[in-house]
Amino acid sequence: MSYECITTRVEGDKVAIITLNRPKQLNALNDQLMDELGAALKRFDADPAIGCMVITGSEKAFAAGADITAMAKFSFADAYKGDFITRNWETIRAIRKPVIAAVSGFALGGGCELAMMCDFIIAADNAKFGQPEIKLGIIPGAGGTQRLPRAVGKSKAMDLALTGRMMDATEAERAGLVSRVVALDKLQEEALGAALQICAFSQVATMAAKESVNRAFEGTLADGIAFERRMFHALFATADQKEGMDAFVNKRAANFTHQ
Ligand code: CO8
Repeated sequence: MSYECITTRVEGDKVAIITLNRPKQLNALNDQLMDELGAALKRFDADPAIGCMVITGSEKAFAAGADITAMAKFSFADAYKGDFITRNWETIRAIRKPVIAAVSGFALGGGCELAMMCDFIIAADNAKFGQPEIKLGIIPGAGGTQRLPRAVGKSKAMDLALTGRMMDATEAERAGLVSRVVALDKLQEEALGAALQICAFSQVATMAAKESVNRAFEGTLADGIAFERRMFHALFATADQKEGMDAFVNKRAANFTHQ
């Protein structure tokens, strides 16, 4: 499959790496890029050999936001009738296998929102996050006002959304937006290492863990706890649970078959 705005490759026969590739526009997101990203994610999600996906950008930019040139002349009717953003911009939410964002450089506006749609974010020490839409006379449109406060709390989310300032990697890690910060030249290695680690576990269990953690963001605590308990019980029906616990009891390495 050939793409123009992204590149894809598979590492170790099991990790799909998707690289945003509009370098001249600092990977600004347009419909074509998001359509290609959605298609690639769906393809890898359906591929039984793939256990985890990584979305990354360039050293200078993960993505500097939605393409302002493309949006500049939009009317309300254009945005509404064309279903801008909902169209195919949140496909990533429907992906069931784990997706890691490996972020270096700018992750602004839609770029920050795209990173937040991933399951967790590993950042290079030059990463900068922000929701600068306010400077353009708009507000975030793909979850920035919803996922950011859940990730970093109301005060910092308000600060970022109202002032448009950027937050560096250290601040983002302290605030809980990113899970790890590494040196820029170690970013890809770190993300691949995490992805390979995930692939070594039971795929049924990693998918169930992802679905359960996401419940914490999208429902009430009581619903999330009930969902987690049902998932936890259900995993006792898998061969991987028998294998994982037998391996522990018999002091050997587990060999998961993803069944
Ligand atoms: N859209 C289009 N082009 C862009 C964008 C963008 N978001 N960001 C940068 N570019 C282009 C610049 O126009 C420039 O092009 P050219 O070389 O032809 O002049 C090139 O990329 C390089 O940019 P700069 O020269 O500005 O590079 P600097 O290093 O000086 O600055 C910045 C980098 C700080 C990132 C700066 O480019 C900037 O502020 N960019 C805009 C950031 C922004 O406002 N982002 C929010 C956009 S709105 C949005 O994302 C709404 C989200 C909607 C939902 C999306 C769903 C996923």
